[in-house]
Amino acid sequence: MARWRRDVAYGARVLTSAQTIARGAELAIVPSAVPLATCSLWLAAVDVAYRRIEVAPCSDFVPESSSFRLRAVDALSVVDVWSALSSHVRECCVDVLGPCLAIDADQCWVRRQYAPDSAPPRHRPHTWHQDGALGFEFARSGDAAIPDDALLRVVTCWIALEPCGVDAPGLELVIDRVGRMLSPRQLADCAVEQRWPTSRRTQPALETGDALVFSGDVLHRTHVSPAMTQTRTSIELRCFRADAIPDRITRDEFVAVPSNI
Ligand SMILES: O=C(O)CCC(=O)C(=O)O
Repeated sequence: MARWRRDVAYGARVLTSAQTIARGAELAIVPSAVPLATCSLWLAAVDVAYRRIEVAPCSDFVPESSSFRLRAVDALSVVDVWSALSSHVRECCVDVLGPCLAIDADQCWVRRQYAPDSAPPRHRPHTWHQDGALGFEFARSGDAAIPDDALLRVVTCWIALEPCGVDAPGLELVIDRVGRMLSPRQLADCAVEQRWPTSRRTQPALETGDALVFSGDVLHRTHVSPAMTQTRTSIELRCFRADAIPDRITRDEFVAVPSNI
């Protein structure tokens, strides 16, 4: 299994223990993308929101993934999170999408993933998926081939608010370019494991404030193992081209953000 630590540089060829990967801005680990002090303020605000939601669940909360939309956190907006990101993260987004960016506020999430022994009863880790499949109605498309243009042009900025990937759940990502949207059958664990063996996947070990930035085609899931003992909290933003919002998600709330803060 390829393991990235903090030696991975944005925009460069990505060096792992096993290989060198060239995916540039489409799949990057950005160390120290958010200052530690900012992460601890965000984590405190997120903890307050989790406590509130336990008492009074709201429509922004999804118990199956212990996640809620960023808008459920008081005094922490999409623009606040975007503005705190290092220029490397913003450059990755611009490299993939161009300078005119909008963030989908309906798809900005706070997520909490647990060690297997401490997960709440309804909680499940995320299985293999591509963020570019957002809003695609797999059930309606049945056995029909997935159209070539079904994959959305989106970049996810996934920010670790706590160390993860070793003692706490992180993400596992396929490092090869996939380029198109996969069907539910192709996303099954056994299908992914057969097509992308462990040498083509990575489980990065991240420190607080590190970010993963990746395009909509990147196949990923929660990485959780029986040996883990800690909980992880993360925040994610989803960026699109402001001048080309895909039809599937036009009803979402978008926030235009400057690319050159
Ligand atoms: O945070 C996680 O464990 C998974 C989140 C994820 O894959 C996603 O939101 O697309």
